[in-house]
Amino acid sequence: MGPSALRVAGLVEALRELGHSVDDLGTLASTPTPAFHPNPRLKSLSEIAGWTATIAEAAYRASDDALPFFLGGDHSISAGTLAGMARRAAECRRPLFVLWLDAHTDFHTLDSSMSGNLHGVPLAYATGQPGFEGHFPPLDDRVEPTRVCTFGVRSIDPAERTAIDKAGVTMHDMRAIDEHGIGPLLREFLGRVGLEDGLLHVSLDVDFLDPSIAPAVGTTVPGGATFREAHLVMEMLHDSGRVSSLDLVELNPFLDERGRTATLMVDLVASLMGRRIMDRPTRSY
Ligand code: HAR
Ligand code: MN
Ligand code: MN
Ligand code: MN
Repeated sequence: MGPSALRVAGLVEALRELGHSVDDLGTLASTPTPAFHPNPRLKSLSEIAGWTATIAEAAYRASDDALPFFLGGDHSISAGTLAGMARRAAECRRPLFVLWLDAHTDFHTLDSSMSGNLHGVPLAYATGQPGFEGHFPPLDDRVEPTRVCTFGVRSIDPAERTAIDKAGVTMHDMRAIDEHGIGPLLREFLGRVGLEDGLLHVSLDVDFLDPSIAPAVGTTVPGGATFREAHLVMEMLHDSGRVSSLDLVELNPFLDERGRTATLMVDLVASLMGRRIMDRPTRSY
């Protein structure tokens, strides 16, 4: 239902209004890849393994001559989008950077996941952490973990904390954002992307946002990004000209209030794609 809600909230229209040409490729279809794993908690492993292969191929193809948006569904889709974008970047001989906007790090392996929810593993898979071999599709190219930066973390399991430090992922948790400001932290990361002439994949999980402005997600955590913090991120990303692909994930319209989360997500995409404060006329209700 997430993609439908984003469409109904006017995603395509907002982009066209900004002068972009948009091709809605519709919904992918996938078949499960039979997979077995000794961790009995893992949910829908065969289905997610199948989707990862399907989405990786679709992401690779769609990024040939366009800036693809991937609408979820939950964050498990990013196992595929990151794998496909890593292959694309390797082919272009450009380093791929990843900006992960999320309350969580999604850095569990299949062995360490306690909940068994596979939306908790995509970043570990795509950066080549051990234990996915033989269960998830083999990676053509992995994302270099030191080129990944997460913003907004405020919920992390012990196994993820150990693994993410060891891998060298940069983590700006909410404490760091409160203390230093989201703008300076993002400017520093974008500087690194620019120095290496990188491509940049942005993965936006609804729960990055504070639940008071974005209730439509199953895993809300208090203390998230504010309305202006989120828009500033998008505005700075637009100015950088670096973004090459985008995930919009974890939107659950059943949990929304009169479409406000879907509408906010669309407005954030509009900021990313060039809508400025100066372009916003007064609206009356
Ligand atoms: N770490 C928790 C788990 O593995 C939370 C999973 C992630 N939740 C999300 N993704 N919504 O960001 O179960
Ligand atoms: Mn989820
Ligand atoms: Mn997530
Ligand atoms: Mn999350």
